[in-house]
Amino acid sequence: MNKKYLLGICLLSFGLTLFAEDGSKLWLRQASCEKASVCCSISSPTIAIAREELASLWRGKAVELQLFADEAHRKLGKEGYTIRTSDEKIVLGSTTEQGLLYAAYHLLRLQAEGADCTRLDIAEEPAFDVRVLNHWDNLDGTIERGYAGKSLWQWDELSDTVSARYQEYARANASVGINGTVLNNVNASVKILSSEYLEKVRVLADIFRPYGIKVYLSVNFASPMQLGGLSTADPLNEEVAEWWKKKVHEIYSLIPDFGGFLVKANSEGQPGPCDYGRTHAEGANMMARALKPYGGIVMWRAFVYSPSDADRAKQAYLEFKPLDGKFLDNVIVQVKNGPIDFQPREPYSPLFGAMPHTPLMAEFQVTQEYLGHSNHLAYLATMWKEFYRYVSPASLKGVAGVANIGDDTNWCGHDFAQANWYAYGRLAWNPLLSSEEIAKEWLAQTFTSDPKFVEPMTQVMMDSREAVVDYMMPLGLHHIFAWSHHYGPEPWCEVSGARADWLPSYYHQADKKGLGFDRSRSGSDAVSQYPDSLAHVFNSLELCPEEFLLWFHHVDWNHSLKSGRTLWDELCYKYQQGVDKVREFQKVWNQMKPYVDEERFQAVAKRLDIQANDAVWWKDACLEYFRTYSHMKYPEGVEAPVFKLKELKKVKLPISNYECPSADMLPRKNSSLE
Ligand code: BDP
Repeated sequence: MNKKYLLGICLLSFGLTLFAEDGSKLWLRQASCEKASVCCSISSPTIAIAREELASLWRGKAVELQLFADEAHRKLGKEGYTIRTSDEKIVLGSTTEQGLLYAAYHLLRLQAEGADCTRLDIAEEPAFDVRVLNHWDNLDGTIERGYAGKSLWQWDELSDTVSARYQEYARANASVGINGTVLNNVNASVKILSSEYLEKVRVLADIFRPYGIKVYLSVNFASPMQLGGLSTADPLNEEVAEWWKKKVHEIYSLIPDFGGFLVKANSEGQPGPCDYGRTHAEGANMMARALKPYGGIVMWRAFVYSPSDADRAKQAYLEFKPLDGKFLDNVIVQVKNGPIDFQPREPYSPLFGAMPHTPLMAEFQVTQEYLGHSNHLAYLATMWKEFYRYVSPASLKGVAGVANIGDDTNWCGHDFAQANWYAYGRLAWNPLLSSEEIAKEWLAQTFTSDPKFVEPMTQVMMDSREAVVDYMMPLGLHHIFAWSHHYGPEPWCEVSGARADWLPSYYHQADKKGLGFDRSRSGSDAVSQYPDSLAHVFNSLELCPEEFLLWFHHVDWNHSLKSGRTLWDELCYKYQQGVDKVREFQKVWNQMKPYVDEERFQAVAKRLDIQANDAVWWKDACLEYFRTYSHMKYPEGVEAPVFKLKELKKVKLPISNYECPSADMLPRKNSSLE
């Protein structure tokens, strides 16, 4: 063992974090030299994990793990648990072994945060039964919208070679309460259902099982044709239904606790029941019937839109609301948080609340497709909490998060992107937690619990998503991203032959008069898809929250906002504010040097530098472009543009849908773009 490594272990065990780290341990960095006393009369793979975690990491009094069958524990459900301290020991209780494992991770989290563990009386249960991560991983190792390297799943090596990371992945998920994983991209290859791949999937399921993580697969609706050789995939065709039944039987013979299917159908070119004149309900129910005998579920996505006359923001509602009550009870309709597509800010999707007779789950995007990929620091808990201001958790059956995990050493590309994986899990368990407490927990475990670090960095995290909104798309602007890769600004983007609703001008509607998409009653009337009280607010130019102003209204450049400024001036101030905030984050981070290991300090500093430059790029691109319509001047306090619009229009990043651009590809100050 080399000296540096030894020193690191010693410092870590004293709770110091000055030793360079690579982020691979995520928030699970505790080390202990003592063996804690852990007592449990049960033995099973799950209990063995709980015991081992506690025995090697817990530094307090003796811990006992007990299965209980009393009413109080039964009320907490299959995954709930209690943690209670008496004079001589701490008792972890649950009706299941899985609950005990969650309790063990809870206790260790308290210790890592430096909490007082002397008098614990905790009872916990998850808010949702289904708490899954959706991996948009392709079988060739690429990850659609993945910015942290290649897929974790080494399909070519499986089943013979098993990476140590599979278990680390399961452990990290279990530590925050995630209980399911969809292994492959929603744009699914039929190959995943081949016997060869199912055997590989079995190996992963076996590793994840003791951690309480069920495996699910994204399936291609046309599998009976492409894989099974049938001439149709019509869900009402008996042979098709039979094919799915047999396939499902094969899956369960390998993976008895298989979770079920995730389906993207009739969306962005994927096949689906509508190809045969059938409804989404008919398609989903056919699969649900096959899964039902085994306890499996179908997660059927409502992300549908087609090049029709209807406002894209209205389409999922128009198609799915009439199907309310028509789905079998083991189908959950999976709805993206907003009506369009994971934008930096969207109002909630009006489908929530509109299908009272259908189980629904919310789909969030943890990976930052629209928030600066893994270059920008954007803590997303605040965004997800915003959703819960409008949507009651009690109305949901589950949540899905599009994962931001790849095979990068630190799993997520940006060290702070780990916080989004963590926060997604914590909010999936308990959506009532505040973004702030989650940020604090994560910072304390991932870096240091020193308040001189935790306090200022909590503030940075809390402000970070709003900063991104400000420098990318303030006041309700949306989807003015560069074509396809969605990294930088391209509000002017035109691609010959492209669908109108894939182009920014469809969304921003800039003209001489003003800016924004008129979704009021006199416009596309998307407001009417919301409950009356809210429709009334969104419909009114005066009452509409300004953060959604240009989402719901086409507003005159001279219209006066709450601040007393005109729309144009306010827009300029917002972009400037976004730029200023990122510069502030840089300053705060620079003061954190004494508390952070050199490796992660530099890595974060480098990315903040990119973010600060990108913020200026966004500001200049959007304001200079919109100025060609407003013909107005920059108000005082807003910096003159650094970049020239003519030059910015030439920027084409050489990246695909699964890459994060490197610094040298991006417009920088002092470059020829000025
Ligand atoms: C969009 C992504 C695309 C996904 C699609 C989806 O750009 O890559 O396939 O969502 O959710 O955000 O199906």
